[in-house]
Amino acid sequence: MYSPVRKDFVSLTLGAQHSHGYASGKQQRRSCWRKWKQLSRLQRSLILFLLAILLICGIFSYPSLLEQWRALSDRSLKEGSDNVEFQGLRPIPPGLVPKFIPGDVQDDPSQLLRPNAPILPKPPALKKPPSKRRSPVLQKRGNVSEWQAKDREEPSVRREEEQERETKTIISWRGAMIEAEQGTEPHPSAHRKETARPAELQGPAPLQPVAFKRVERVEAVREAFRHAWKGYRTFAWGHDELKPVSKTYGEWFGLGLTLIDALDTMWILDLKEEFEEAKRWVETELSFSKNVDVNLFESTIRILGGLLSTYHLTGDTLFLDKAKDIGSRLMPAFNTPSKIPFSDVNIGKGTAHPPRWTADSTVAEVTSIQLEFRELSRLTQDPQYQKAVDEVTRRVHRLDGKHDGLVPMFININSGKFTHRGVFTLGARADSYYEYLLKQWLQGGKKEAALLEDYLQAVEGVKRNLLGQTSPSKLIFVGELSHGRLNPKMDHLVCFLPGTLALGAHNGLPADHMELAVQLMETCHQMYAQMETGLSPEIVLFNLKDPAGRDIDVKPADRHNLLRPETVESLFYMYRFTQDHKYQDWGWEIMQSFNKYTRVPSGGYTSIGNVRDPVNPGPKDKMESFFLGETLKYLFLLFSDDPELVSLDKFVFNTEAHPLPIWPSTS
Ligand code: DMJ
Repeated sequence: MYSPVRKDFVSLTLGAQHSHGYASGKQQRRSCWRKWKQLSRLQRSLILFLLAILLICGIFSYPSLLEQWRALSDRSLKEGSDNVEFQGLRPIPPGLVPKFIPGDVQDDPSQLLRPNAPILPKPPALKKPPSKRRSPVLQKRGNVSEWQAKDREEPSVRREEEQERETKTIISWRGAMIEAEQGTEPHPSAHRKETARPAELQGPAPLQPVAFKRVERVEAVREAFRHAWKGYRTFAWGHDELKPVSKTYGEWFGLGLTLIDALDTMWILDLKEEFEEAKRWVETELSFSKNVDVNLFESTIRILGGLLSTYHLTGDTLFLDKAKDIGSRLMPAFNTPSKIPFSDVNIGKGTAHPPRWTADSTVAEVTSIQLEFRELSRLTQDPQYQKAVDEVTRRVHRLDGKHDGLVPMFININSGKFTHRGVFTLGARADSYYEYLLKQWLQGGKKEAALLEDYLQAVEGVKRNLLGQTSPSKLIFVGELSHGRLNPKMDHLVCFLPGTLALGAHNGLPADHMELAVQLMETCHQMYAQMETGLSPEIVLFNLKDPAGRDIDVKPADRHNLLRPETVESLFYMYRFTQDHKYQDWGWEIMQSFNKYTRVPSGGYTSIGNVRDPVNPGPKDKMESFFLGETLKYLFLLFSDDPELVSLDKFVFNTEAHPLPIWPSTS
């Protein structure tokens, strides 16, 4: 007997001559099989083992390879616009707006000095890009079909009057006369009158198509709120934020941030049961006597602002008492050499400090707490709060380092001076500085001239230095000025600006503010409409170069959407002042996209990681408190069509959408 020959190597022979025809192929397969059988068990196991390893590697590396291939093709698509910043390109055709890079011989310097320089011409109407939206994968184990079913298709037919409306837009501002207006002190409970609600919401009267649409939309917002609240109530009750995918919560300050931020929204949406339950929590559970560091700005706009506005809407002193408590606990922040406040306060210990890595505070943060502290002083008749924040305003008003009314992003709490000079943005770290100049002026009855002066100068500064226009569709945008060069980059945060400009124009500021508002509103709308999910990314880059390309590009790192409110906020103002229904329709499209791509079946809505990927938008498992405090509130007010529901002639909204009263002239 011969023992079988053992071979401790693998030999494969591929004969080219056998590679043709069915018969030879069959023979080859047989001989391969014979050879395989001749191999030792060790050899066979080794080969199978190697094949298994290869298979596993293939499976694991496939998604990242796919991602790299996508990134490569994306990169080649956007090559042009990425280089824009470095090539000193002229973003706007000559003669349309003042140039923004000093020293350019093509610039017309007379334009730079002219106040109220003309706004850019209205861009041509954009065609809606073909929808590439598909059903998303939001949760690893999510029930996709549930929210597919909830997705409502946008109305397929647009009314004919829409075009007509475009041409005869009613703009209700009152020219360039700036007058101190008589403020009104509304009775706190007056805003809850049922008569203030649209008639069709009160009874079963037959509905006209427009009214039907309105009811459908406001009810959709209520439903969305309830769904979000269900998630918060079930998985995060009393905590700061809901993590809807993992069905748990996240803590920031440990003060029930979402609950407080949402109080006045529930009141405005007429969600009585939800409101009463939340109120009970405030009454019995909310305590600010806690050894915890809070951010001065965030806790002022969300907690102090939320409590003050809820007090005004309900007349319930519980909320005023809580507002006083948190307001006084935040005061140690102002104990700095410069009177520019620290960024952080320990509300239990009464100590304050800057962030660990710097002695700088953010300019937007120290200049966007004024509406709330001023109101607290008025209500309590205790001047300390207003004194502290007015001092900040006074100092910033006098500071060197501004550029045509535009402010840098940081300010030092020791020297009280701007730092990191040379970069100017209307986005993160500076945004609400501009918003609060106008809104404080309105809050105080249009009497504080320095605020108005700073605001008007800043708007001129925006027009002179920051405006650009895209090459394909001539969209107007607000870029960033970085050491004399315009960077065609815009944060979604900047989309507060159309609303603020419109509010100013409504209150007698120059008419061209409204023209700019209309143009920027279109751009913010396109930041949603041009994305595959219909949702805007956090930051966009505008295409100044390639007329055949897309207007808007997004870097992979900026593709997330945090459920932010700024665009729907501006849509609300634009609709209130123009009555142009296209703004409601744009808001409705956004609402539907939120439902389609961010709604989590078990309750809540989530931030997503990629607005360019409708199949896998990448849920980030976080519902920010401002989704309930701002986004849904503005959507509701946009659709409600009732100018008396939180009238803009009686209230100013703080930067977290909490309405505070415009002071009566006797204040
Ligand atoms: C909110 O907290 C406020 O609107 C703030 O002014 C900016 N950031 C968020 C919303 O995006």
